[in-house]
Amino acid sequence: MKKIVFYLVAMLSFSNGHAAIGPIVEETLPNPDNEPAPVHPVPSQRQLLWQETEFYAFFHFGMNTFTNAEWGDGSEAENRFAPTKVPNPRQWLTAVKTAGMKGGIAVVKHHDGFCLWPTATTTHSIMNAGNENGRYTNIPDSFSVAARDLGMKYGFYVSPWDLNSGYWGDGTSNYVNKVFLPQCLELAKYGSDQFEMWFDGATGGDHSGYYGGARGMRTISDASTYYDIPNLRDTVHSIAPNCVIWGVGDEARWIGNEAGWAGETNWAMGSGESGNEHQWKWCAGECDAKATDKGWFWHSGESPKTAQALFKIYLETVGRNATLILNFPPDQSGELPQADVKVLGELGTMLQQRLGTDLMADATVTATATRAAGAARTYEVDNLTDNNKDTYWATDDGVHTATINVEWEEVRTLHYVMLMEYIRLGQRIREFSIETSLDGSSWTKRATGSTTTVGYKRIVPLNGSTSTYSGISARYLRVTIEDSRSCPTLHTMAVY
Ligand code: FUL
Repeated sequence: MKKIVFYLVAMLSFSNGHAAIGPIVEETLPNPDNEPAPVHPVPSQRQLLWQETEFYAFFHFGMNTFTNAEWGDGSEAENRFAPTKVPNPRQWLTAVKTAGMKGGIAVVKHHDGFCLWPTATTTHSIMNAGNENGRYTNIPDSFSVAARDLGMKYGFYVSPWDLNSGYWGDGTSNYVNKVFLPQCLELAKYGSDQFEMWFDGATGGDHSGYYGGARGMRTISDASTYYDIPNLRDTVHSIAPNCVIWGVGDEARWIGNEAGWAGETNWAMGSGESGNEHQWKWCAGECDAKATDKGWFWHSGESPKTAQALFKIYLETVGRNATLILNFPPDQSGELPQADVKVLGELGTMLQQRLGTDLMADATVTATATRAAGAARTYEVDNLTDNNKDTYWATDDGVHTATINVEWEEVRTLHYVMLMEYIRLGQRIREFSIETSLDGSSWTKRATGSTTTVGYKRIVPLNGSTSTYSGISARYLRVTIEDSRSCPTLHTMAVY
């Protein structure tokens, strides 16, 4: 039972004119399951679902694919968009699914303003493409249909900055009202089940643009006000309720680099690679990274990174309480090159081999502290391995340190420890340690110095390296929660 004490301020006027504190009312909130109180902030349901997507693809395809550019200036003639085949998002998504990705975001309008769907807002779109394949292109449509067929999540990248539009940055609200918001609305209508809309932060600066023929440089002062973000968020959510508005929308944050890593300490509050424990708003990090060596868009002669390099990125993002959006650019045929498809398959195999078999399954697991059970809930360590993200291990209120012991019947080769907090109740763990032992009496600390936050998911390489794969022989392993903002909660633990 939780007791909440209310101090009522009686607004009685006393002779000196001051209000008095008066009568104290105690209210007892029912808590039959003895659940720990949340530590704020906590994620919304939409943010939780988003974080569970974990690993998904980015597909940069558009006018730049045909002009060998990374940023166009908006003056590109529409007929330069001329794919040699009808673009095939089903092939893109099928390929990334083999790597274990759960979804993808397709760029449907980059900064050059060229739209990959038949929009009513501009003539600068596939409707005026250079060939039939181009005119037949409707990426939001074919991408969302393929994603649903493949059981994957999907969303769109739509650049707020538009170098083609004469309205952008013209000192009026014309761009937002006549172009940008209507475009977002058109896109939202391609599926109420979208999981994320990606709004790039790049705006103006020293990049010269076409701007409807006016040409020159334009800037805006405050993106949030200019793009009417609260209205955008409400409009998209009214159609696609679980669509996280990334970037400008403040529902998920850019991690602060495009190199594919998050901090080992990484809070789902605050900004940048490490977040900040003391910020009041939930805004978990997403890492955007390129899987190829030339750019976000396809360029002749490019090659994908190796599966090992991509695996390292995975460990340093998904393994550090962030999501990973990994870019694979379709080429001028509108398909992913075969070299990319191959490396995606190799990455999938590597992830399966290294993180696919949980050794906790045949271990004995105990804890030095376990929260008292409630009427319909227990907090036993068994909850860590029951494959149910709604059950969790926890300690009693006021108990902020505890050890989880894992013991095998014989010596095993261990590589990684994976932990997941029950973040519905907030991100709580500040520091933990991992030790292994061959005999149960002499212990060696592993991955020292890096074991701070956990969050949604943390994967710790026991050899302390995200670059090399080597095991540790042990019969015993223990994880000690050393410091937590309140009693710790974990819903899953695995050892690979
Ligand atoms: C950046 C853009 O300017 C790049 O072109 C790319 O789209 C990347 C994902 O975001 O801000």
